[in-house]
Amino acid sequence: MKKVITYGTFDLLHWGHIKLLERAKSLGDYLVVAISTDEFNRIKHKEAYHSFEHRKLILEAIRYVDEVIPESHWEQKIQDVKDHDIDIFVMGDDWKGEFDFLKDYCEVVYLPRTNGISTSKIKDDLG
Ligand code: C2G
Repeated sequence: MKKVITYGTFDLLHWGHIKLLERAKSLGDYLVVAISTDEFNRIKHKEAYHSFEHRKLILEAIRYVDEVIPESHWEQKIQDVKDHDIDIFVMGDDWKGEFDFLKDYCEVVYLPRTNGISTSKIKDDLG
């Protein structure tokens, strides 16, 4: 079984997130999504509308997602790859190059980001 992992806040879930998750799952058989905790979002200087628990509930309802784990700090990725026996690490290409250190542990794939939609755009458009 080929296992894939990806990370993110996934707040105000939108079709750009879904297209990322769909493509990530298509690279393997099992998709783990590490969702940023509310505390880690503060470190990322991101204010999520939905709490970690609610973002976790939403992600677990998506057909492409097999497991949701918390992302509580920047340094957990290598251990996550080991603990979950991950074959492929996936992120949108706004992160291109940032996680190349994981190449010693698994395949690293940066997928094109979906243009025209983002959580901040939603917030701006709603005013
Ligand atoms: N994404 C995308 N297209 C968009 C918006 C987001 O492909 N229009 C992708 C991002 O590239 C990322 C994932 O969806 O791979 C989740 O996006 P965010 O929730 O914004 O994730 P981020 O805050 O960048 O957190 O340790 C990594 C961080 O936790 C990533």
